[in-house]
Amino acid sequence: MEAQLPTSSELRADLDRDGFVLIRNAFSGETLDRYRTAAQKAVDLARSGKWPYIRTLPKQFPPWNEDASHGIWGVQHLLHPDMPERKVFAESYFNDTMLEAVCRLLQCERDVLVLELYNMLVRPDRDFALRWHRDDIGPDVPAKEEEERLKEPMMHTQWNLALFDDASLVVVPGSHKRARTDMERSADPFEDDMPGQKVVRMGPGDILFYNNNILHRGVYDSTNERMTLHGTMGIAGTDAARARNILQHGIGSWAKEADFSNLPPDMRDIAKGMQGRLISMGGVDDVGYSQAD
Ligand SMILES: O=C(O)CCC(=O)C(=O)O
Repeated sequence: MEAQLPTSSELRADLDRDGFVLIRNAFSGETLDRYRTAAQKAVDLARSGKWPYIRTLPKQFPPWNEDASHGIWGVQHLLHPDMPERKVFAESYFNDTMLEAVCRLLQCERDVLVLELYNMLVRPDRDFALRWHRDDIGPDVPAKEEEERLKEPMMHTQWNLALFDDASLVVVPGSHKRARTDMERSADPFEDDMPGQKVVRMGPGDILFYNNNILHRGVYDSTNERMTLHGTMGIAGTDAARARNILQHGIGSWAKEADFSNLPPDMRDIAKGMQGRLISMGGVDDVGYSQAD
């Protein structure tokens, strides 16, 4: 394993209290260099219009089109069978450090993990910002329902693994446990000074796990390099809303074809198991979208 990880109770306590937990220097040295090289190749491919799965400017939510000519802010589907760098990306997703951290957070064994999303957030070609949002609870959901939804048990986890310095993510700590305040509800969606907001500052190799229903936004500077691997993993036995959140990103159409045969044997077996559990969740594409731009 690359790094000494906090215990399960430490990780869970921070995530529960703040809505996020930062693991410093989880990856370094040669490993980090390898991830960076693969990331750079994938970004070059995407910016030059040769990779169709991209997050295009200025659109926040999926679906995105394939036209990179107005700029991009993300590269989708790093484990897609057509992605030339997929072996390195698979290693950055299925490695021991990541699996161990996820299992400690979700308090589960590896044999119940489900393969979910793996994308990369990148420097936009021009300055760009996301609105304040929760990933899977839209802005019009009434406070009572919002509160109920936020009480649902944790069946997945989401992370950012920064390959360069990254201060793009802004969160309101603690907002994953309560409905939005009146101020948050009525604020400008691009409010630059939300009460209690915190800019999350990450260094290369740091992993940030966060509750994707924390109130958050992204503020992106086109002059700062950004290559941040953005993944999720779940545990088997998930619900329809989760299926929608994953499959809306188009992974359902290629999940069966993802090929992990070139990974080291232990990693390959874990990857295949996780892929199988995703497929049995229903490889449908037509699950709708959580939110619209
Ligand atoms: O850029 C980030 O780290 C956050 C991205 C985000 O909020 C999203 O994809 O919904």
